[in-house]
Amino acid sequence: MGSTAGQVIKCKAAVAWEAGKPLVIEEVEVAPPQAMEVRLKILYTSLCHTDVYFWEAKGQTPAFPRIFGHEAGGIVESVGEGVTELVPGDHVLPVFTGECKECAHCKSEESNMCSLLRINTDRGVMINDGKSRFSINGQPIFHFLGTSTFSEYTVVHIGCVAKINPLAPLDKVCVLGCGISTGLGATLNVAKPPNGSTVAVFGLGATGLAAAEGARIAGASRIIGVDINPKRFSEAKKFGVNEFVNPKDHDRPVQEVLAEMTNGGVDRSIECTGNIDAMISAFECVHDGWGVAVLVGFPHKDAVFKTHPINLLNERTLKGTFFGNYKPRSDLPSVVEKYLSKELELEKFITHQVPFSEINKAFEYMLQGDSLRCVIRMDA
Ligand code: CXF
Ligand code: ZN
Repeated sequence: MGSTAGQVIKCKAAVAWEAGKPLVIEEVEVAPPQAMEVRLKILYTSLCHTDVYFWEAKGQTPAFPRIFGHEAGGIVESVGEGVTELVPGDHVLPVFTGECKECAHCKSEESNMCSLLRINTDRGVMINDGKSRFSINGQPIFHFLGTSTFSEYTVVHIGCVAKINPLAPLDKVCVLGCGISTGLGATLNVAKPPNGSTVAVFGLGATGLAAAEGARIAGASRIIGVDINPKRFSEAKKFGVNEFVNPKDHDRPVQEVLAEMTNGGVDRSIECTGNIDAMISAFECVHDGWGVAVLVGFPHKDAVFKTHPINLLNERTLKGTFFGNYKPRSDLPSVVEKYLSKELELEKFITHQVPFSEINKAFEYMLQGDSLRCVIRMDA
């Protein structure tokens, strides 16, 4: 046991006091981990759109003050009661959705939607005792997604922690905690494009580019990027995207354009925008007989998916996925290995890096649409 185990730790955290206002680096107190929890020293974290979305308080009003952040790499500092599979010093990725290994979902080979630890964007406390582990002068500061990685130390349920190869550089693999694994898994685990096939990717942000990276790894020959922003196209080439379609360049539905380009439809499509019309196009652009469309992007609350049922009767398949169907604890270590074996490239996703003291710049880059991932170094 290290000298800090069982003690309250004082450290720096970026606190969101109010929606949409710059984060403030504060000294916070981080309580020791309770049963089935671990306290982590975060070394690197990266910014995802979901942090920005909830920081802006879009769609709902999250509790403030809050510590955002859910993509990160760190080291176990201490463990709570009953924790046997993690020890101080282990290298880990915290994850915004968990794997309890005991519920019906965790026991099923087909699901990663753990009943106990599935993503909860409203909860700002630990499930163990309904309390926060963060405070400033006795005032509780709320958690976000059970991870709150914009802090030098954080407390996470062990079901939301993937233990990884200690040889993996945390400044790179920290980006595997959310969108990039989601896009990659959508292709490799769900769409499963055969070697030599044609894949369309709708939306060329980090998740869509990770879906394209998956198509490249799977050996797809044609990877068609679909985006209404032509600026995305040059960057997408690095991810194996070799053809582009901008729906704005055409006066007919993009699914018709894609069907014409591909002799009847693409073999697989992956939708990473969350726009309902793009979802429908992504489904209707797949070839009859064998085409599979996978929905990844998060839709508007009032969205309704509308298509003629004959599209399904003609043997097209529509699927959806959450976190690329990866079970966080069981499967993320193997994604890290894919990076270590150079099968998966992560460097090209990391467009920006900032020291923790400049974390607000990461928000600016993302809001301006300049960054795929901005990695934040905690000790600087
Ligand atoms: C997303 C996953 C879909 C719901 C919103 C949050 N995950 C993390 O960014
Ligand atoms: Zn995310």
